[in-house]
Amino acid sequence: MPFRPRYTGLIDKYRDRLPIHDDARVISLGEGNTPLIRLNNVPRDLNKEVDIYVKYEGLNPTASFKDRGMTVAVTKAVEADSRAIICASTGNTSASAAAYAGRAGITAFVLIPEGKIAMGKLAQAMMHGAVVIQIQGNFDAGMQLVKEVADHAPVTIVNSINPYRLQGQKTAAFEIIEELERAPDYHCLPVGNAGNITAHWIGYCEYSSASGDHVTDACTFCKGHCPYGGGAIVGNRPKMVGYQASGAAPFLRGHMVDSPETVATAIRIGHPQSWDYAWAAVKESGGWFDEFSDEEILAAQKLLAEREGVFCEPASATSLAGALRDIRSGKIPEGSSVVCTLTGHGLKDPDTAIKQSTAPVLKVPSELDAVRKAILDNMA
Ligand code: AN7
Repeated sequence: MPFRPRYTGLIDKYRDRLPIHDDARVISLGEGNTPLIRLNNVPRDLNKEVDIYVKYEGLNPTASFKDRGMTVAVTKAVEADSRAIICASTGNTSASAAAYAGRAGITAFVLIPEGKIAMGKLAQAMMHGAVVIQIQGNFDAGMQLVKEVADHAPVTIVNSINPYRLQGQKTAAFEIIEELERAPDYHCLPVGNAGNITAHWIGYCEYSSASGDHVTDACTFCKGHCPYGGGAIVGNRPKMVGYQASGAAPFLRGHMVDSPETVATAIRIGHPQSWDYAWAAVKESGGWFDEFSDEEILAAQKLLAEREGVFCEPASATSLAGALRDIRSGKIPEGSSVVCTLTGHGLKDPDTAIKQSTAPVLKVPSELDAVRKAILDNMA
């Protein structure tokens, strides 16, 4: 069998479609190339003829989709001789920024809401050597502070208002198209700061545009002239569907929300930075937004873990909760193909997982009889 080249990350793979110079020092941890898993049991349980795939972004190097954007943002920061990066974060951006800064040999400053980020994410930021700044405020307050302080200190912002982040994140759409040999009919995502739904729409649009002309307002990052050339032509683009937690659902309210609350701390965001872009993605694609209670989100997380063997964090499960509701109601019709992005790994937030689990943990004496009885009593 011929050797295939080693996979060395998404910048090397998609260099012709990314704003990276040939001689750039690429800061990569081998991100991207994540599995697209076709669900078996969940559609059967639904009794609906639909193809549901989950794009398991939790298998990126720091266990979330943020690495796609961070490899590009940090590569560009290093190219610009920046010695420090900064972000506000609900957790995953801080973990990713910390890791890529460590790899690059620069400093990461991360602003996180005190007491409101999952333990795994805090552990990552600390282990990778970031300067962790806990604020007595939420993500939105942190984001505001980051924007202000960047005018007064030599730091590069690596939140998704940095356009290189979205350039990296658009590659998830490329991978999906290459694997399915077309775009799905529906692409479902959890929405917080709204960068990822925007980035996916950019990716799908680039792939469907033969000339490289930008076909939507969502592509205005490149101001109408795509320097990377168009992608192969695919015949379709998906409807983009954004799902939010009810306590943090500005896109459903139609305005910013000041005190967002949800168990899905990753998307505890009330003032999304990519507001206009996300609206453009949803409207141009013919998609929609919807919202889910914390209970519904956690139920979807558990269903996916139990029935399909895929463990994602609560925020990520919002995409599946949404797809299931919309498939059941017929809003997503039978015969459709649906991709749900699972943005982060379940191990990010073990506390929430253990708290909500109803799985029996049996305590028995360390004896053969007791263990055998436990098995026989619990056979399905
Ligand atoms: C698991 O880490 O905003 O709509 O600061 O971690 O692109 O913001 C995280 C966002 C979904 C929402 N799922 O994506 C941060 C941060 C997970 C996330 C989102 C986030 P966007």
